[in-house]
Amino acid sequence: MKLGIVGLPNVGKSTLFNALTKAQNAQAANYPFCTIEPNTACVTVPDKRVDALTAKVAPKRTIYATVDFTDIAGLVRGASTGEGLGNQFLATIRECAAIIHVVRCFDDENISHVDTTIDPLRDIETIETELLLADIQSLDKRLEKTKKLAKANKDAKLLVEDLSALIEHMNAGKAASSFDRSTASDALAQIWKELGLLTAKPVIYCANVDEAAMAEGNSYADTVAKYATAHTSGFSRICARIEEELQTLPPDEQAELLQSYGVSESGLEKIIRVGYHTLGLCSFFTAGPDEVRAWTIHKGWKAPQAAGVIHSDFERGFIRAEVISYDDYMHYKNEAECRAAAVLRTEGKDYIVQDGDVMHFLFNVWDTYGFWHWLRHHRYPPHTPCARPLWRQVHQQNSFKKGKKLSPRSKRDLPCRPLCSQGSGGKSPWHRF
Ligand SMILES: Nc1nc2c(ncn2[C@@H]2O[C@H](COP(=O)(O)OP(=O)(O)OP(=O)(O)O)[C@@H](O)[C@H]2O)c(=O)[nH]1
Ligand SMILES: [Mg+2]
Repeated sequence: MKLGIVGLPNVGKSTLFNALTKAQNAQAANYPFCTIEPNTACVTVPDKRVDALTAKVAPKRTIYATVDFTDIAGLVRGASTGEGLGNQFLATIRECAAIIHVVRCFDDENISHVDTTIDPLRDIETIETELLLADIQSLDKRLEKTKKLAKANKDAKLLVEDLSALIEHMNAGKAASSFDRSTASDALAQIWKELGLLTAKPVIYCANVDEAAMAEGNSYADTVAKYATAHTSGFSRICARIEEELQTLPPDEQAELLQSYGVSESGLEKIIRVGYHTLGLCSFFTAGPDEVRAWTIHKGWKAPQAAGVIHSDFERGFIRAEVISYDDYMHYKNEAECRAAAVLRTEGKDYIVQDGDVMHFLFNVWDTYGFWHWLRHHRYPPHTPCARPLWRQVHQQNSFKKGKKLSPRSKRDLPCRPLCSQGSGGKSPWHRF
């Protein structure tokens, strides 16, 4: 998951980025346009359930889910026409899954505001207008390109109509996310993701408040919260400055300091929780002696789709999944006890994976793909004692007797060795050479 941080200059984007990524790699200072080049960092998703699973299973390694954060330069009114630093850097945000929109919700005379006064709704509107204009600019470019193709291509002709309708919709001040795509052509659906429209992305409004308002909030943050609810977007209240300070402390002191402000969750935990909720994501786990690992999927995904996140073979050859809910997994001593207590369920292709499921997938790629692959390359079905066609075996044996080296083509048969050995009494046919 990739999240991009946007907002006006000097509202605390880089401070928040540093706090979230536990690094001081983004310069944060009290002047607008402090950030010029985008900063990117990858963060592991803190998950107490993964910690508990690790403590119980004691695996060789633990792998947490990760989130990428990108911090860019501040946007100002007129950025689409080159004001401030322009809007070129928004290209970095196009590949993000969601946008974190930082809104200044603190009074501090020492920290300048580009519009001098503090007004969260005005600030939100400024940024959203700029995002809309940036989208229209990129759509205009795409439309021009598509128009050239439309003379010879029917799909392109349909796409020109769709893009024009979309631009018209956005010129009326509406976000791309509210565009009705049900009547649009397949061509638009195909390029939708590639367009990377900023106003089509889910938004998490992040009210940057001062220390005093961390627990209870303030009137600015309440306005932002209301706006977020009205736009079915995520909302999170954070004090970027305190969060940044927290990172300089050891973990136990961090928790103490947070508690002294009346807060139980760190900024990172909050943003990730809201991010998962806004994007409709959840986690399932795999646990074994080698590895405990958290996997991120969309809520409502079925078992084969979830298996596909681990490896496409798991999805292709999915047979069934063995599932234990996280609570049951922690309650019983081991998997054998879970099985005895009938809390280890065997689920099929239609099972909808639940948040916190501990899963084990059974799959067989041989069934769906391997057989045809085998026939095509070896001309013999799988249970033939020897994997290679007879003529090739004879040819290779003769060559060997004559003292010739194995040709590269013969060596290409190597991948079939494990299967050959099944049919040849545990020994691969190569033992004859
Ligand atoms: N009082 C107070 N100051 C803050 C808070 N968050 C950030 N600041 C200060 O605001 C100033 C600007 O912060 P930055 O993080 O550099 O802001 P930015 O949004 O990245 O700014 P640009 O990179 O210029 O777009 C810094 O001096 C911060 O210390 C806060 O919660 N309270
Ligand atoms: Mg910055």
